Parts: sequence; structure tokens; C-alpha cells
Amino acid sequence: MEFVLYEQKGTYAILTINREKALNALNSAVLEELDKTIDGIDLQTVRCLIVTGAGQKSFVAGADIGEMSGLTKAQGEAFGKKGNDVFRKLETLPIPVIAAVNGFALGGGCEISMSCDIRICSDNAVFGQPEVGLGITPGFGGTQRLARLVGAGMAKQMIYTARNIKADEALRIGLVNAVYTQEELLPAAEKMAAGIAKNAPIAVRNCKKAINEGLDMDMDEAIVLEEKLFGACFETEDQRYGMAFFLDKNKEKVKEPFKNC
Ligand code: DAK
Repeated sequence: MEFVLYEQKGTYAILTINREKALNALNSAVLEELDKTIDGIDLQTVRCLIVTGAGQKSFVAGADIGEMSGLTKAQGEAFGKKGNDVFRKLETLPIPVIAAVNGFALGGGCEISMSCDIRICSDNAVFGQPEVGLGITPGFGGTQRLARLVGAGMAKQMIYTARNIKADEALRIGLVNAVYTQEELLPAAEKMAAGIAKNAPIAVRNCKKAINEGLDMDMDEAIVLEEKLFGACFETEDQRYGMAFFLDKNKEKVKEPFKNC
């Protein structure tokens, strides 16, 4: 792959968008490679994915403006669909995805980070949806995911004004969970990924499904979904082992890694 690097490190993996010369802007080739890379993740062994950008300056500086500038209406819609399909694939990946936002996360960059389960960023990160300044709307889910994450009022302000916000403000409004120095960011993401990967994989996946799908339901339906996913954890080897380990009062015993994926 030319524009996407992928490295599995035991039970978690790091996907790096690698088009540093254009601040990792997303063109069709990058989206294609992202799609193939996500399809190729070994979900039998990878329990958490980290998404980051190459270099020190940018996570993803948006969709490629050069490529978009000459599109017709039909091509624009097709480009939007391509991005949306890839981002949705990331969002619905059975395992948790952490965005380690290492700089600019503008337009499609902010949008891809919002397709991830958890966002953490470096102190030089900048978030924004500058599309209306370019004569377009956010096209990779920004109008939908930003409003769900930070509330409609704040999302509307960011999108209508096209104003970028820095890491501290992103933290304040709940767009990111934590801010680190550039050097600390990836180690922090890896520590979190390894911590998630230590927990029972079926239970973690069911939590992701319950939260994501439950948010689109009314509370009565959502609670039923939770009941079903809770029930589905029982009789698994991991549930039996996790509870037996707790109930076993032998303090010398070391907890074995959970097995099921
Ligand atoms: N596209 C293409 N190239 C980009 C780029 C981008 N989004 N962002 C940066 N680059 C390129 C620059 O052109 C430059 O290339 P060279 O001149 O060296 O060849 C190189 O990266 C370095 O950028 P700068 O020289 O500009 O670096 P600075 O540090 O001065 O500025 C910056 C960094 C991030 C503030 C600036 O590059 C910038 O403002 N970039 C554009 C950010 C932006 O507006 N992003 C949002 C793009 S719009 C849709 C589908 C998708 C979307 C919308 C609709 N449908 C089809 C419905 C999504 C839209 C977007 O994401």
C-alpha cells in the first residue's frame, strides 16, 4: 500500500494514513487503500485498532480539495458515498477504534476521527469543518456525527462559522477525551488499546454494538438490545473464566488472557 501503513502489534494494530506531503488529505486512492486495509484486519487476533496520521503536523487535513475541485454533481455524490462507506465500515467495525489525532483534523479529517469510538489528540491538534468556506457541506458524515457528539448547538456553530478549534477547546466540548504532548500521544493510544485488548473480546464487541446501535433507538428498544447482548455473553468461555477467576479467592493465581474473539 502506498498511502496506508498497517502494523499489528500483538492484540492491537495501528493504521497510519500516510500521505504526509499533502498533510494526509484523503483522495480516492487513500480511500481505496483504507477500505482494503480495514477489510484485511484479522479480527480473530486484533482486538483494538488505532488510526493515526503520518508525520508530526497533521492527522488528516480533509478530503483532497484538488481532486474535488473539478467534480460534477454526480461525481461529487459518488465521492461522498465512497468516503461515507469507508467511514461507516470503520464505525461499525466489531472491535473498538481509537483515533490518535496528531495535528490537523479538518473536514474529512475531523469526520474520520468521529467515525472512531474514542478520540485522543496531541496538543497541536486542530479540529474543524471548514467546508462552507469552500462552497460545500461536510460530506463524510460531519453534519450527523458532530451534532451527536457535541450537541446540535455547538455543531451548528462550528459548521456554520467554519472556525477551527484547538485541542483544549476540543477537550472542553467533549470532542476528544484527552490531550497529550506529541511524543506521548501514540504511547497513550497504544496503552489504551492494549488495556482494551486485555478485556473479554466478545463482551467488548457487544458493548460497542449496544452503545452504537442503542443510540439510534428509543430507550425501550435500546434496553432490550442491551439485554440481548448481555445474555449473549453467558455460556462463553470468557464469561465463565472471568467470573470464576473473581470467585476464586486464591490470591496467587494470575489472570490468563481471554481467548474468544
Ligand atoms: N487537500 C489537498 N491538499 C491539501 C489539503 C487538502 N485538504 N490540505 C493540505 N494540502 C496540501 C497543500 O496544498 C500543500 O501542498 P503543496 O503546496 O506542498 O503541494 C501541503 O498539503 C501542505 O499544506 P500547506 O502548505 O497549506 O500547509 P500549512 O501549514 O500552511 O497549512 C492547513 C495547513 C491544514 C491549515 C492548510 O493546508 C489547509 O487549510 N488545508 C485545507 C484544509 C481544509 O479546508 N480541509 C477540508 C477539506 S474539505 C463531500 C465529500 C467530502 C467532503 C465534502 C463533501 N461530498 C462529495 C458530499 C469533505 C470535504 C473536506 O474535507
